Amino acid sequence: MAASKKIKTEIAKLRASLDDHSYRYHVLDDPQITDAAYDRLMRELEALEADHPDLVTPQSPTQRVGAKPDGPFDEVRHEVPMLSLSNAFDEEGVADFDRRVRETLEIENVQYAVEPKLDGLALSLLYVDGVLERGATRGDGVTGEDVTLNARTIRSVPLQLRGKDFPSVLEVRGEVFISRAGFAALNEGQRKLDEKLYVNPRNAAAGSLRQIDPAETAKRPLEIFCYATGRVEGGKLPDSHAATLKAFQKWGLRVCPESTTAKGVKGLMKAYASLGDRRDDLPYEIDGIVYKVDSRRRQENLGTISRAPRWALAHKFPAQEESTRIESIEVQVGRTGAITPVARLDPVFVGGVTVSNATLHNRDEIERLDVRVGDTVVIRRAGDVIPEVVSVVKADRKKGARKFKFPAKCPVCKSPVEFPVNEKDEASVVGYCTGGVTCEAQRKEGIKHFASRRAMDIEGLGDKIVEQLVDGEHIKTAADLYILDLETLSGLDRMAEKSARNVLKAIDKSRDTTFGRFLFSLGIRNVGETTAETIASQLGTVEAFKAVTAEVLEAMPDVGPVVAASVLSFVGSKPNVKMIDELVKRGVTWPDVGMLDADVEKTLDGKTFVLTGTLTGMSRDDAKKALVARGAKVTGSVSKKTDFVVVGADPGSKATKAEDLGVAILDQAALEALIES
Ligand code: 9MJ
Repeated sequence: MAASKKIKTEIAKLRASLDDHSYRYHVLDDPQITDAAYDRLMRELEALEADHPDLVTPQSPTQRVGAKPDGPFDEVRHEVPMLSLSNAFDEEGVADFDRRVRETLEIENVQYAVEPKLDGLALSLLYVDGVLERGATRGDGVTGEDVTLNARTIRSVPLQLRGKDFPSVLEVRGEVFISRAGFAALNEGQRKLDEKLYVNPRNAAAGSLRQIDPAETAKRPLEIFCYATGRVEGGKLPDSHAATLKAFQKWGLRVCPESTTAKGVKGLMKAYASLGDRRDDLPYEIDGIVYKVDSRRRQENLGTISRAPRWALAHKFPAQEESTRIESIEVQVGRTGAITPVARLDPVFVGGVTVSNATLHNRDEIERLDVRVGDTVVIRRAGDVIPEVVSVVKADRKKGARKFKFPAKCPVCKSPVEFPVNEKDEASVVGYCTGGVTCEAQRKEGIKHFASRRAMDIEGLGDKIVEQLVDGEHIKTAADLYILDLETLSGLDRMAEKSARNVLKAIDKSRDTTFGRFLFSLGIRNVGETTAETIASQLGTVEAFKAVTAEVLEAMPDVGPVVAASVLSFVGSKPNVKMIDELVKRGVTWPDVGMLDADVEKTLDGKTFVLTGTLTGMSRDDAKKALVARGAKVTGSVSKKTDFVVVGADPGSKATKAEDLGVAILDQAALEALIES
């Protein structure tokens, strides 16, 4: 039966609506409907198309995932070669680049387009009359592979360009990548299936784009940022790179929201520092920043050398992955008794610091990596996290390298190591020393945690001092800190009397705390700051805490059987109860919980804040607590969604970003007024 006009209109409307919502979501980052509502529209369209197969077109949003092809990928020749980028690693390299550009162009000051360098893989998208005709990998720059079917499954790749003023032949190039969140979810899925984990987002993205079956690629969280053009016929592009990116956006192509412009070496270095500061807060990994001469005419004047344009430069961040040799594998005992294997490394410079230890996480991870002493390994340092061993270079393994045997006994107190079983009968991947407070390592780590900034915040009581105090048997538990005397402290190695006095002062000052901090300081397994606050506000007193039951605990928000069991096990141990009593007896005290934040009005409900710079008389943490208590959200990076940026002394790049985005800026006085209002 021929489709009625009404059906055709209905289908056209649904497609336009789905395309609009997809555009808002992927390109504008401003979705207007929920994922569920989008899915409902999609199912409506699918149902109509199933009844009227003659009305299905390749550009319909239902047609992203095609059938598996028979053979391997076809070769594609890039008429305009896909170039790579020259690299610089320091300011000198950047200055050289800028000088060459200025000398060739014979101009004083050059305007550059600046964008993050994503470490994914380059993809060419060929649009003919606005319709996606072909997707191809870079290959060697001249010959790549035809991955059209896979490219079509990437949701941020439009199957059809928007508007009318695009060139009739437009080849767009960009980077395909997987976000941090996408990568975590992908590996979580692999873990559940007991499948091999991906080493990093780049490898996962590359593997995903080269799947033979597009249905498989469609399952991977691939994304794209477009940043260059190849063939362009039947139409003109704007004069500058920055304006071209804007045109891309208008045509429905996704570009990186961090793209900006800068002038001269100073401007470039400022952009580099600013992006470097925000690097760990970005939702995807980047390995540097790309500078491009903004004017297209000037780009043409500069031309290319061998395989790289003379008008662009990749300024790399210090490497985050390096290879080195494992000298030994040791295990460390944490405050909860958790046993962590650690690789001692031949020191290596990674991501701007020298690293000589890397975590191997747990027994299963050692098995998975099959890592052995003497192996050459790749280690990675991402942001502030502990460096980890990513993979073993098996080809470099020496003959006879022995497997590491995970210890059955605690290396410090010799108590048995156990792998606790949860209620589903699954053994933990983490092994624990069963020594409890009898284990010196657990006690040491427990006291370090107790003194740490987020716990009792005892300034000056560093790890080395705690170790000496425990080793010298001056203290056994955290409670003994409160009966330390000047003589003992100033008798420690490298401890002058003045420092000893300061430490004593800091210990005394820590007596005044809050019940939540106190509970967090105890270092109970699975009880972080938030859980400690919850328990404190629900129980109110030490007596109630010591007598707490599983029922009471499990009735608290976000407390499940695992946390409840940890708390019960803690208060069920006599030495722990004795320590709590001693702490109280020795003067640790806090305001009654009922008086704390209970009747603070939620005057800032739903407002989002970012804090930067140093505040006077108030830590950023205190400011955060005061804001959160009033219903506000405090986040780490500035975006269009931020309501206020609080700027203290010596602010970071967040202040500049706030200005750029027109976000309201508060100084400390304004913040205090807001908190008090
Ligand atoms: C990356 N990888 O993020 C280019 N790139 O431009 C950016 N790569 C590039 N631009 C011309 N942002 C050749 C390569």
